[in-house]
Parts: sequence; structure tokens; C-alpha cells
Amino acid sequence: MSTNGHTAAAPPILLTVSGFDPSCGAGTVADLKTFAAHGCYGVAAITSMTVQNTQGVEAVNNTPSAELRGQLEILVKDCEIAAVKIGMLGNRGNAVVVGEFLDAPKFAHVILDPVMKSSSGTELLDAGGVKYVATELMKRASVFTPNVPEAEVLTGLEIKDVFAMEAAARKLVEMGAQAVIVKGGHMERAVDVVFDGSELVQLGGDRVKTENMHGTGCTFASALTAQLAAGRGLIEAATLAKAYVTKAIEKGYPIGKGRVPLDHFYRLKIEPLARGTHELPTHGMHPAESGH
Ligand code: PXL
Repeated sequence: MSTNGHTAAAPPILLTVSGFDPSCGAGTVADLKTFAAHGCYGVAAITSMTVQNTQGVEAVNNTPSAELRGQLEILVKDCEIAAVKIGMLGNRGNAVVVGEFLDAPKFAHVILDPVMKSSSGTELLDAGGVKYVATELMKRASVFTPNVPEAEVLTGLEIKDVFAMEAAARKLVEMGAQAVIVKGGHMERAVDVVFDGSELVQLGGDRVKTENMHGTGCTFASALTAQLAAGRGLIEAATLAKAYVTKAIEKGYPIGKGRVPLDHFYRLKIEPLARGTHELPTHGMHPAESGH
């Protein structure tokens, strides 16, 4: 029994280290929704308080580094964290805090999504931060998940096709990454390249409209974190995460005038029955309408 008297078994606890988006399509809230949709309990340390809605980012207010360190330390003193997912960091100072945090306790899974820009083009990581990610933080992560523009910045390669994505994945491993997933959401075909240092696999996917979406990268990395924490291997976890994000994109609905968030909870929705199909009434229910 736990010290506070509750006996129900807790689900895996996943930590997101990310920025807050008030429209809740991306960042911390997208991560927490994804964790919940996978039956996990999410805790969060906020790196940045952005001012944005679905139409774009108006301001970025990064958390003071000492405050971010405090948030991380108080959580690990209390909870057993099964996996850590890192998204927007804001600046070098906060990236260094996270690097130091990863050096102390050893986490089984650290998924690093090197967020550099918002989908509307605002910078979400300063130049010093990008350098720290490339030289220090990337090697502390068990899985590194750049999209194509981020992989181009980090490797200096121009990426125009899936072969160049493979070359970038290999280069990132040479640069110190333990395993890499280069996400192809920005490409003609939405193929992701997974490379664990020995095996290189292409994950094909149904192309769904993503031009006007928000939070797809955060959601993929969070679903991957949940699957890895559940004990799945990298390829299976990536395949399941890609299937989840694809479906959540398909089911996305507009909530404002701009970018569309995903439906993280599409699995909770029961599809309407086909016309003419009736469920058997159970005890205490009204019989299904018989049409006379
Ligand atoms: O999608 C990248 C991203 C991550 N984190 C936060 C964001 C965004 C995009 O806008 O706002 C907080």
C-alpha cells in the first residue's frame, strides 16, 4: 500500500518537458492528452509560456532556468518516472538544465523532439540552444525525433527525398544520437525513417492532410514515449505511434480560425451504427425504436 492509503495500481508516469500553448493543440497539453489516451499518467515541467492561438504565436516567454530546474527536481523526488519526453526548450539555458537533469537519475527512455519553430514559423529555440541540442542533448536521448527541416539544420544536409532522410539519420547517429526517427510529414510521401544504429527501416503511412495542422510532432513523440514505456521495441513503438497520429490528424476538428488541433481521443468515440442496425436492448433500457 502507498503511504497515502490508496491501493489502486498506478499507470506508468510519463514526464513531458515542453512549452505551454494556450490553444492546447501543441506542446505540453498535446503531450498530456496523448499520454492519457495511452492509459498513462502525465506530469509536466514547463519550459516556456507561449502566447498563441490557432492562428499563430504572438510571444514566447521562456521559464527562468532555475524555475525549470525546480519543477524537474520536485517531480523526481516524488514520482517514479517511466519515460521522459522533451519538446520545446526555448533557449540554451533551459536546454542545459535538461541536460544536467538527464545526467543525474538514469531514465529508461528519453525521447527528444528537437522543436525549433512553430508550425506558423516562430523561433522556439535560440541558436545557442540548437548548438547544445546537437552537441550535448542529442546523445543523452534514447530516441531523437527531428522533422525534415530540423534534420537539415542539425546535419547541414539538404533533404529532398527519402534517401536524403536516410543519410541524415545515419549522420545524426555519427554525431552521437543513439536512435533516430526522421519524420517525413513535410515531404510528398509521409514516410518516416527509423535508424537505431544498425537497422534502418522506412515506415510508410497513409498521406493525410497536415498543412493546416498543429501539434502533430508533439503528438507523435508523446505516443512513441507511451509505447516505449509499455515495453515495445523501437520499430513497433514507432509504427503504433505513427498509426495513432495519422488517425488523430484524420479526426481533427477546427476550434478556432487557424490551425486545426488533432483529436487525441478519437478512440473514445463510438462510430454511429449503420442505418437499420439495432443493438439488443439490455435490462432496464428502452427497447430500440421499432419504427411503427
Ligand atoms: O509544434 C511545435 C510546438 C511545440 N511546443 C509548443 C508550440 C509548438 C508549435 O507552435 O507552441 C509550445
